[in-house]
Amino acid sequence: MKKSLLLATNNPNKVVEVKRMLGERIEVVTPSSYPDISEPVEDGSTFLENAKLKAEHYALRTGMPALADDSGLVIDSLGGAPGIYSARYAETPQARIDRVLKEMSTITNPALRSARFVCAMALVIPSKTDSQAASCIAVVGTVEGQIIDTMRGNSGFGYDPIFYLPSFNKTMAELSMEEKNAISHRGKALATMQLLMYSAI
Ligand code: ITT
Repeated sequence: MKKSLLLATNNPNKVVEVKRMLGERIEVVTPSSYPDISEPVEDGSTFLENAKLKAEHYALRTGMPALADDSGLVIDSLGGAPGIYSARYAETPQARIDRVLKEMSTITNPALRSARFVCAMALVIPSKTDSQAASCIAVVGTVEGQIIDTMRGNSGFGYDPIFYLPSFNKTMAELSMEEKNAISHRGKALATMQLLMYSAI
């Protein structure tokens, strides 16, 4: 029988990327199938804490194994911002990019524009009996790059158009989804998670 997994995210871009990587082996369900379940409050202070609380929120309410991703852009010259606040750095994706570019406008040396995408992924498997605790597997993936001062490319989402990968001479938004998944923070986290999760779900 095909295994099922609840992908504990309300970000449709994450759903597309993760589904593409999981392929046909697993049936993926999203929170849209559970309209009565409220969205989790992301009040953790690290990517890992937020990933675990999102996965736990849905696993405990649906009884399904739930996989959550908490991710974001960490910019060294901004002291790690936007970090765990990446989705909340401004109202819209374009306004978030504009804010980052404005905050970095005085930094012209590319070496000082270093950044990384971080993805913490947590799988929570609810207990089958009341006496058993839920189990959790958590992994982290990162990809290093630089913030460029103009937007390039139309693929991907979020901060991808300003995240430059020197080894490709492209931004993340200039990569195909297959290319992005092969090197991205999310792709790396999911590759590790896949090594660990099949026997657990
Ligand atoms: P869920 O919490 O429902 O999963 P979200 O979009 O709010 O959706 P996060 O709290 O993990 O998710 O915030 C992630 C933000 O970080 C995302 O909205 C983007 O702004 C940015 N981000 C994460 N991964 C990215 C990627 O692959 N490319 C570009 N930006 C990314």
